[in-house]
This record gives sequence, C-alpha cells and structure tokens, in this order.
Amino acid sequence: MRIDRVEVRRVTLPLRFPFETSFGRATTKQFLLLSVSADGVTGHAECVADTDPFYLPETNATALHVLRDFLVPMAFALEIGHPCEVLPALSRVRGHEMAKAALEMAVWELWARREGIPLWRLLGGRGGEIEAGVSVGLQRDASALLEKIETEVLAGYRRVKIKIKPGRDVALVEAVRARFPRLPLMVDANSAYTLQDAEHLALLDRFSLMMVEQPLGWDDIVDHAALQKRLATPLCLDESIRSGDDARRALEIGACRVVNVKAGRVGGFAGALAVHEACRARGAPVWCGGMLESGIGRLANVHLQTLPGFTLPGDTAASGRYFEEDLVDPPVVVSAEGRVAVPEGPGIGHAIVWPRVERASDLSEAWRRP
Ligand code: OSB
Ligand code: MG
Repeated sequence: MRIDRVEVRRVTLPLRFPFETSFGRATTKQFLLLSVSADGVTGHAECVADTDPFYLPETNATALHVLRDFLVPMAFALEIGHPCEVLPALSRVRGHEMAKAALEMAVWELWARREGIPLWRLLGGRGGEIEAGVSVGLQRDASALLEKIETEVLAGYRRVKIKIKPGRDVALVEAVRARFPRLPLMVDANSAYTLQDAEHLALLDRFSLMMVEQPLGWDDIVDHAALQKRLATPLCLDESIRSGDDARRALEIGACRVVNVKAGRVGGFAGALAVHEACRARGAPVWCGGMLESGIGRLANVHLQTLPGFTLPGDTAASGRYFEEDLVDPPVVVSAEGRVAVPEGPGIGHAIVWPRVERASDLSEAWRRP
C-alpha cells in the first residue's frame, strides 16, 4: 500500500471543567487530527501533543512542523506491507514520538477499515469490554476532592487516580483513604518531586495505593530505581517511557513495577505493542493512560487495552466526562459497572461527526504523494 494523501486539522474543544496537574491547568483541549488516505480509504488518529511543552517536549506546533517537513514526505516514499512497518521506517527522525504516533496510528486505522475489521482485531486484542478508571485533577481543597471522587465512584469507575504535587499530597491521600477505605486508588505526580523527597514520598506507603505514577524527572529512570528501593508501593512510569526499549531498561533496573502505556507517547501502536511485550516478558502489569483525548483518540485507547497484558483499568473515562459534545457518534460511555464496550465496527468503530470536527477546526493542511 502507498499513502496517497495526508490531511491534518487543528481542533479545539472546550473542556467541561479545568483539568489541573502539577504541570499546569487546561481549560480546553487542542490537538491535531491526522487523516491518511490510500486507495480511496481514509484512516484517522489524534495526536496527543498539547499547545505547551509542559508534559513532554512536543507541542502541536512542533508536531505539525515535523509532520509536514519530515514524517509525511518519508511516509509517502513507503511501500507499506503492514502498519507495524511505519514506526521503524520513521526512525531517522529522532524523538517526536507524538508526531510519529499520529501518522502511524492513522495508518493502522486505515488498514483496519480497508480490511473491514475493528482495530482491536488488527492489534491482536479481543472484543467485549474494558474496565475504566478515572483521573481526577488537583482540586481546590480536600473537601472538593472528596466530592469529586464520590461523583466518579457513583458513575461506576473501577479505579481512581488523583493528581498530587508537593504540598498537596500525603494529607489529601489520607483524607481520601479515610473516606474510601477500599477504593482501588493511585496517585500521579507528573514529575513534581526529586529524589530528595524520598522520605516524604515513603509516607504514602501507609495508604495501600496501587502505585505512585511518575514522581521524579520526566526523562529519568535511575533516580526512580533508587526511589523504588525505598518504597513498598510500586512505582509506575509514564513520561519516562517513550519506547519498548525504555520499558525494558526501566524494568531491568527496577525503576518501576508497572507501566502506563499511551500509544501517542511511544511512537504509535507499534511502540505500544513493544512496551506491552517488554512488560509481559517481565511479568509487569501495563495499563492504558489517557491524554484527555476526544472520542477518536479515546476509542483508539479502548482497542489497545484489549491486549492481554493490560490487566489494570486504564484512564479511559466517558466522552461526557470531558466534553459536552464529542466528535464521535455514539460517544464513549461507561456503564454503571465501570466498563466500556469494545466496538465491533471497522477501524475505531464509531462514526466521526465531521460537521462537528469542521466547526472545531481553525487550521487545516493537506499533502498529496508527489
Ligand atoms: O499524566 O496521565 C497523565 C492528562 C494529560 C496529560 C497527562 C496525564 C493526563 C491524565 C488524564 O492523567 C487522563 C485522561 O485522559 O483521563
Ligand atoms: Mg501520568
């Protein structure tokens, strides 16, 4: 297969409420939507880069630049025998995993559509349902946090993750534990601490947390390995894992015991499959993270986490938690039991509502194979 055309749109959706982490506060979600066409079939994928480089170095602007000037021209030159060939073919470009992933994942989606199969089948997963967890941002105070968690638990979510940062950590977790003694609970610091905080972070061991996600440097594994030795609670890495090799190295040195996989952070589905394999081979559980995606990226996450190594609920909330109106029809919904149905239709399996996409887009660019 040769790619004929690639189109990118920049889409902005208002968030239903601000989402605050240790690195910032988001009130809107802006992302690039990639559409890749070959032989009259088009596949779509959402880029997980943001407007700012506060989570990882890429931004929507860098992703657009690297796609336009490097990745798309390289992709036009490929004769693709299977979507898993795309990521290795882009390896001359160093880094820029999010830009690569958007292009790569659109090729997988296109491939599934042209075969008439759901993405999960192409990825080697299974149909049925997945278990949904929810990521709760930093709140005004402990009582606001408890109220928010109450709402999410009543909505059915099977696992709650709360964001922490220095000054807003141990006491908050203590309050949540007192109110929800048996709730599967974890925390995510998005790199807000240093190894100096090891003793303080060890105070979290009292609360039977499932894991502590990315407490230290966004590109670190060595300090995380030192911290893991001083913590009984498993560490989970998010930002630091940008390839299957990163996952292998992190597990080998004991930097974590669990891995958060976001295909968009590891170069796409091939990267996610490699991380999944590295973890499976070492008996480490993986789970699927989220980036406040619209339904397009959210459904890609649903399909990915049907693979057997995904033994823990992911950050895959319902469309309606973040967006008044999502870009897919039907929207992604979470059942009262905290489950999401895995689509059976071709590709991501839900229809994209193009008039909504067009209304939310303020920029588009398209390229044809020369
Ligand atoms: O660290 O997992 C993270 C959102 C934006 C950037 C980073 C993260 C997150 C989340 C939200 O935790 C997960 C979701 O999409 O619900
Ligand atoms: Mg995280």
